[in-house]
Amino acid sequence: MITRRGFVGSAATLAGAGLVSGRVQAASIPEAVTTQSPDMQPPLFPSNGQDYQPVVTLNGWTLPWRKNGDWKEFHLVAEPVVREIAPGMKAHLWGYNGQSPGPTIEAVEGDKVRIFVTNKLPENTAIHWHGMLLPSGMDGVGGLTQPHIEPGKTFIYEFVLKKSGTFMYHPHSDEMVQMAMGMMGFFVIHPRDPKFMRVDRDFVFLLAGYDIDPGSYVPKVMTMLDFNIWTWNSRAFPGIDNFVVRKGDRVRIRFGNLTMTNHPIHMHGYDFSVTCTDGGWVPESARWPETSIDVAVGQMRAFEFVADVPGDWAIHCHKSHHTMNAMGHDVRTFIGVQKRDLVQSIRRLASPEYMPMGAAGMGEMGSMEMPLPDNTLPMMTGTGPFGPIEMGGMFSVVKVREGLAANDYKDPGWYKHPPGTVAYEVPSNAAPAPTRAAPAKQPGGVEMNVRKPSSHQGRH
Ligand SMILES: [Cu+2]
Repeated sequence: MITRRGFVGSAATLAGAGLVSGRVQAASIPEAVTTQSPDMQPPLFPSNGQDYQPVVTLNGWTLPWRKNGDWKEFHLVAEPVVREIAPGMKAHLWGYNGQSPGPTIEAVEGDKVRIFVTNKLPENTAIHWHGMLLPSGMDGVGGLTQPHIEPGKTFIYEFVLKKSGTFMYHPHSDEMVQMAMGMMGFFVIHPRDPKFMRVDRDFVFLLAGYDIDPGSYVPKVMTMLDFNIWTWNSRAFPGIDNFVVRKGDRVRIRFGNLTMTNHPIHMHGYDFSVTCTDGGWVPESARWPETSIDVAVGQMRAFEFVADVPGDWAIHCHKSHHTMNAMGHDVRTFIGVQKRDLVQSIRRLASPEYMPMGAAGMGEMGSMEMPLPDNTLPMMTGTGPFGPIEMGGMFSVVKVREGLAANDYKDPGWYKHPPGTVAYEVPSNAAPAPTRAAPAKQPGGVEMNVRKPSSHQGRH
């Protein structure tokens, strides 16, 4: 639930405020709107006569603003938050206005924005407006372009939104720790011309990785790559919202990468074009079709497609380790191992409950009931209409349906496939026994030829 004391809709105008000079006006700090919920809030339509299709933030919300003279005023509060990563796991993070990521900020090209930032963290912070064209002193790099914002203090950023597009905000003050703790938010600037790049549905999310030991709550902030929780908007599958889309809609999906590795985001069922980056809109002549788009560290990408084929279409990071939860990287590979004797020995010597895993692959973990520490997500989970989905992390579903109402984002359930359009099993008595071609004779039965470095090449 969003608390919005002091706000009326998204454009509460302060009477007579237009007469006041900038600095005096700014002395009145708007109430900070906060939420504790990880549920997707409906899009926030502008109530001041501006015309744009607002975005929806996966498992998130858009920050309401007030009009003060010709300025739009927003209030961000940097603070410790509790974020449900998925049902069954909560993380103690840092964020903005009650959640991580912070609320999405939406405004229009040409707007004058005044953003109040209050620091309720135990250390300094500052906010950088990633990708925006603004005066150097508003760029938010603590120590370089402004003093750090000390705990308990409020700073003001004021600038004019020079161009529309896809942006984000994040700290530039103890940046490594604060981003590892979940501090980030999306910033969308809609075009002044309501017809330019208009879409029917526009989704936004930020990629973040966390390293949270099973059974604990606080991310380990020194981890660089071996994260065990891979998230979109600080949510992991099956906690990530579906992308609910009406058949025929023009759809845009925007994302930014604040992890420390790249993510090839892949969507099934369609090809799409990248139409926007954090540098701006991509001219039509420079677009090409893709089904995966890699988003490097610190980059943002937005792609578009027309949703003309109904179905349940997977969308996920194509690094398969990033569609797992709570994964340890030092687990041994057992595929092909005959473990019966080994298991009996281990049970006799060490643990009567020892359970071997992975001799036939790891898929069995998708349906296994295993004891887990409190506050820990299974490595792979989620159940679809045909069984366990065996996924985690950066995975969701684009649900394209006929006949939805405009701006209806409710989960429509699983897709009902037309008869005869689902992959099916051949009766076993109809399948011929597999034949195997005779292997080519290897001299001496050797299967591999390994060339070793000769002695004069030196040692490594
Ligand atoms: Cu990834």
